[in-house]
Amino acid sequence: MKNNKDKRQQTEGRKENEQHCGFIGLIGRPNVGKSTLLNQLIGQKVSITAHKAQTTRNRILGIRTEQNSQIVFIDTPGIHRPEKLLNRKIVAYATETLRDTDLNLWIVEPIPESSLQKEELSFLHREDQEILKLLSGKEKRTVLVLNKIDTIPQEQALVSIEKLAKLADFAEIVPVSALKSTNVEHLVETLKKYLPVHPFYFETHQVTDASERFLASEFVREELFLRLQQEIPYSVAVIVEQFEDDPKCIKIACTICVERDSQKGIIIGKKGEMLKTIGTAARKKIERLLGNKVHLALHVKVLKQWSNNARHLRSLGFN
Ligand SMILES: Nc1nc2c(ncn2[C@@H]2O[C@H](COP(=O)(O)OP(=O)(O)OP(=O)(O)O)[C@@H](O)[C@H]2O)c(=O)[nH]1
Ligand SMILES: [Mg+2]
Repeated sequence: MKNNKDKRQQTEGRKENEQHCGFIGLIGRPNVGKSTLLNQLIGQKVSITAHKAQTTRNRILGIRTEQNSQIVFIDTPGIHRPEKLLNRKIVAYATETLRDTDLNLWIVEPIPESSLQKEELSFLHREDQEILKLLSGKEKRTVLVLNKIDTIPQEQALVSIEKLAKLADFAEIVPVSALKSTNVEHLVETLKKYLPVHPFYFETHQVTDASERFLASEFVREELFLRLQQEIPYSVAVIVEQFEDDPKCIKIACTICVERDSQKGIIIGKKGEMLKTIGTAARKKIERLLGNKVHLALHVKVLKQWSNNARHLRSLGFN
């Protein structure tokens, strides 16, 4: 990824045929809807989403190209206080993203009604207070996005915006509902103003730089996140062992790594029912993605304490 600071130009005086292209990071605490928003922004699912925190573990690129503008969105893991080595790594993916982008979207949820009267910073979630510090000095390159406005009355959204606007001199504040796609197109139009003049980085048809292999493994992980409880989603990693690109039927085999024997039993379930359900749901999503029939084989293996082990993490691609 390139740093475009030197090449950045003001939007005034733009020429008609000039290309405008830039990197825009999506940052925020876990579960605020960053990945849901990324998928809406590019009109395709490239980043997995779930009702649980810490779903995203990598930087995921989503590319939107229209006429003379190309926006490269970077979805990042939710910023939180990391305990395990895995979490330290994924939080670093998010914070490092801030360095290289042309603009950042700070995604926040509506301020709960009970916190609206709180003064100073205390109306903000603790992790949001940390993110505000990280953004210090970058406020003018930050667009604050108030997401999930479908969950609150309009009045609460207005008061939330009023309070958030006092935090810093943000470039813009835009309320949206990523889930219902409310105001998302307005957000895109707003963002275009901030793109530097630069030739496109990607082909016009490209929507992500992620490989089909990676997306397949993520769609399996999404099903694990959606269907399993407590600590298990946080104890799984998915490796693609085989990806045979046969046009009749793409053959994919994945290993699901867990940390303990008991977790293996739960994922497989009684008579293998749970693994079968996960496999069928993931296969359907992968078939939609690839536009092809898919055969998906899943296998579960125990990799003791992988999420706290530097060697295992490296072998799983967390560098
Ligand atoms: N009601 C409502 N729910 C939303 C909206 N946007 C996202 N969600 C839900 O919020 C949950 C979290 O969404 P994600 O997109 O996975 O959130 P994230 O910020 O990427 O989470 P991490 O990857 O864990 O940091 C999911 O259940 C989404 O369906 C929205 O605008 N309205
Ligand atoms: Mg996410």
